[in-house]
Amino acid sequence: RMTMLRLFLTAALATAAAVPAKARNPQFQGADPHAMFIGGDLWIFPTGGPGGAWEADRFFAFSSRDLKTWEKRGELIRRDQIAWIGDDGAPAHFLWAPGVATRNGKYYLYYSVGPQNPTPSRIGVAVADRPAGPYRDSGKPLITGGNGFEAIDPMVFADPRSGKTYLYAGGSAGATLRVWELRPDMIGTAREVKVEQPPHFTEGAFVHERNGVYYLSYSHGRWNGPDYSVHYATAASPTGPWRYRGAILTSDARHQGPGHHSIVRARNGEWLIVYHRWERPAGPGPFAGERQIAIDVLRYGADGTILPVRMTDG
Ligand code: FUB
Repeated sequence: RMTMLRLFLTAALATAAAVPAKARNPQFQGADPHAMFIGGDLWIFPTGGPGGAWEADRFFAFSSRDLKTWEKRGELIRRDQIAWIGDDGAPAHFLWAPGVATRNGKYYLYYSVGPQNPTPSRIGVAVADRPAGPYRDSGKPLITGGNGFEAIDPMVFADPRSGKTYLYAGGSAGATLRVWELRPDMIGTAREVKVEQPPHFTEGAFVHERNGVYYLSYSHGRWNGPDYSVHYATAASPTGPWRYRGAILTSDARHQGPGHHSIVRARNGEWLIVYHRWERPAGPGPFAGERQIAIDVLRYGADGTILPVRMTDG
């Protein structure tokens, strides 16, 4: 019996050790991180990444067990593997802000395809058997922007209560959030769900559920402006109506412009917020360098509100 108990405790400790109390920030260069736990490792699907750039033409993922060392995964998909990408006549196209979902053992990668202006941006989706891909594009755009709506920043949330899957998208200058219910095949929409615009919404929507409360969090402000920050609203359903609840992440003395984020629950029950930010240059000055990905613990008050996050380093 003692041996069984020792085995159990060893396994429990090994599981807990997969998520340290504190990550080493900043983690790596990149932006718009979509994070997901897969088999005890944290996977991040970002725009760019180490050596990556704003005008990315492909995606990679990064996985880690200790939130300190990262393994580069992929490549997931390249621009030249998306056949429809050039049919809008725009001179150049970029890929950014991916969102990932799983269903029936498959992985679905949703991505923004631009330029954003003046040609409307679009959202595509590709399917893989493994998180690192290779992903196969579905063959056509899933969502097309226009009329002031920028089809960017896709995020897919599977509602554990209804079994329905929703796609949230939109933002930037249009600052418009739109929501669709996806078909069970995950590569087409069943219908659009009309939602009210959450206060201070700019872009980068993310949805998670905790204790029956749906949390919609999002970036506010201009992506490289001093007020760029993460805010949230709550609802009793994944599509609102929203109750605005305030800011989660705002600039501080050492970091500017925290934005585009994900919220994930680790095996030990701890919640993490994975986001990008700029490291503030010494003294007053404009945004400098590249966006960096950081991870911090997210805490809730007894009433279910999200407590403001203190950004950490080192
Ligand atoms: O990375 C490009 C854009 O910047 C994203 O679409 C926005 O969410 C912002 O992070």
